[in-house]
Amino acid sequence: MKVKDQIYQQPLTEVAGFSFDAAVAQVFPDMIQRSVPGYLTLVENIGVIGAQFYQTGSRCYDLGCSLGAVSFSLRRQNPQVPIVAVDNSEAMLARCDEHLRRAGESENIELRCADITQLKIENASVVVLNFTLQFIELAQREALLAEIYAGLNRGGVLILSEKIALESAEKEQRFVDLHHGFKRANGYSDLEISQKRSALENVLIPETVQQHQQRLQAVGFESVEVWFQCWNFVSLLAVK
Ligand code: GEK
Repeated sequence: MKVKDQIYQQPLTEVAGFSFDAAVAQVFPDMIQRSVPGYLTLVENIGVIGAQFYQTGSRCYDLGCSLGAVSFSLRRQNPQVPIVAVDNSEAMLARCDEHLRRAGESENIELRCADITQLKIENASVVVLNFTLQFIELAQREALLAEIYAGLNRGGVLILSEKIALESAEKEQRFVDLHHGFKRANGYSDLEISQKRSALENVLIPETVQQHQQRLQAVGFESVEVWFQCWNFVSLLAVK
């Protein structure tokens, strides 16, 4: 059963920086579904993309896997596909492991507690960064994408989903307001929305779609397309 996210419901004297700790891991499915517009559609279709791009004998990588939603989706469309699922939060990975075991899906899914900026990617045909790059320091993003590009086989795909910044203050405000409207419609109060926003400041660093596209092209991806967008939430398909 999904546990309701009430982490920012009470007024806090000081809002600490957001971290993927045990309290967040416990409410994560509820938190992400009520916070990210289109999350379930995205996750479901990442499985569809994965099934089309998977190359026999290669691996899929779910980077910043949290509780494994993307890994489950890749498996639903392509049972038994080998997956390396990586997260640096022990609390998130422990729950991911529990979910996989309960679903009888742990075979051929290697869970690694590691920093994805230190990872070697090898023999991959599908790599997914579903709302993870935004938590990586700006200075480390290009090297991570270059490592992913190097580890992908020709014809392989990177799916990159991100909360984005807009290129003008006016557009930014419009999309932020729409996103907050989405959160209110999902039962979050104005206090919860503003405390979560403070917690994420300097932790989640969004960039514009153009910045993502340019960086993906700079590391070598030939084809980079937006395949999903709902306001300031975007997913890109980058093919090697
Ligand atoms: C989903 N993909 O449900 N190394 C490894 N993991 C990291 C790092 C890092 N350097 N930095 C952050 N993480 C998931 C959702 S959540 C997105 C991804 C969100 C992990 C972090 O511990 C967390 O589990 C995940 O990236 C980001 O489709 O909460 O907005």
